[in-house]
Amino acid sequence: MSQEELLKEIEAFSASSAEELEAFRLKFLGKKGLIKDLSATIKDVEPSERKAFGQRLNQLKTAVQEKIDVLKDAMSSNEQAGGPGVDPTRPSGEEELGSEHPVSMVRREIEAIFQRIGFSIAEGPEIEDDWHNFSALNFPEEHPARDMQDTFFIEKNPDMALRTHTSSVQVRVMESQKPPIRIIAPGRVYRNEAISSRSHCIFHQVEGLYIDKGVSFADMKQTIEYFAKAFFGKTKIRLRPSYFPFTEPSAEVDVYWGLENETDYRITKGTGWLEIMGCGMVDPNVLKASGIDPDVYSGFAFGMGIERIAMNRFGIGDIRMLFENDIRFLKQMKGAW
Ligand code: 2NM
Repeated sequence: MSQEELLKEIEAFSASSAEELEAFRLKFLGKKGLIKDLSATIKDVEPSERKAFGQRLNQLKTAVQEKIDVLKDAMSSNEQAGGPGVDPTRPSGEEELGSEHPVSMVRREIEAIFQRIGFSIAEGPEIEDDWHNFSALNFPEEHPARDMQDTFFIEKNPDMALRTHTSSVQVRVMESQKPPIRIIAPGRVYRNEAISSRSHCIFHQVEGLYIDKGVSFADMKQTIEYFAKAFFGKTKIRLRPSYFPFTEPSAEVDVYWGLENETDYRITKGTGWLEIMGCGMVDPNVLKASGIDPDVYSGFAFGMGIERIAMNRFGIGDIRMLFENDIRFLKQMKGAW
C-alpha cells in the first residue's frame, strides 16, 4: 500500500468501542505494527531518499495519533453525556437525493417543446396592476373576474392584485417589443376560490403568444397540434368554440386520448377526449391596448394549467397533493417522468 492509501485508510477509520480503537493503535503503532515494519526497511532505501522516507513515516505516525486522540475525545465526551456511544467523527451515510417537483417537470417539458419551434420564455410580476391583468385584456369594468370573490386584491391599493393569469406578462411584452413576438409565459397565478380536489387558489399556467403579419387560425391549430404530438404523443385534436374576453374567436382544445386508454373514468369521463388548453385569435382590442396595430398584425394565444396536465401525466387524483409537499408523495416522483 502506498503512503497515500494508508493515509486514506487512517482518515476513514472510525471506532465504536475502545477495543476497536486499541486494535487500530496496535495495527499501526504497536511493537509489531506497520510503522515499525516500515521503519525496518529504511536500510533498503537509497541513501539520498532516506530523509524523505523518514518524513513520510512520521506523517503516518502523526495521522494515526491524531485519529486516536479525536476518537478518544469523542468517546469520553459521549460517556460524560451518558450517551449511547455515538461517534461524531464517523463518516455520514449516503445522502439521499431529492427529486424535481412534478409541476416543474411538466413546466420544463412544455418550455422545451415550444423553445424548439422558436418561442422564448417571458416572465413578469406576480403582483399586477388592473391595467395589465384586466383592462388591457379587454375585461369589461363589470366582469365577474374583477370581483373580490374571484381575485385577491392588495388591501392598501385596490388597483393592485395577485395576477389571475400570466396573460399580464403577454401584455407587458406586447407593450415593450415589436412583432414578430413568439413567447410563452410560465408562472404562478392566483384565484380566490374554494379549494377542492380539482381547484386550488394558487396554481401554475403556461400561456403562449404569437404575433406577426398574417398569423392565422390555421397557424394556431398547427402549433397546438405539434405540441399535442410532442407532449402527449397524440395526433388527433379538436377545437370547440368557447369564450375568453381577450380572444376572438376562442376555443377549447381537446386531444383524443382514446377510450381504450382510459384507465380511470375521470380522465375523459367516457368521451375519449381530454381537454388540455384554451386558445384563440388575440382580440384587436387587446392588440390596440398594447400598442400593436391590428390592421397590420394578427396573432394567436393559448393557455394551459400545469397542475391539470401534471395530474394526467402522473395519475394524481387530487390537486392538493401538488401543494402539500408530503415527503411520501414527493419520493414517488423520483424518476417518474
Ligand atoms: C388562454 C386562452 C386563450 C391568452 C390571451 C393572451 C393575450 F395576452 F394575448 F391576450 N394571453 N393568453 C389566452 C387565450 C389564454 O388561457 C386559457
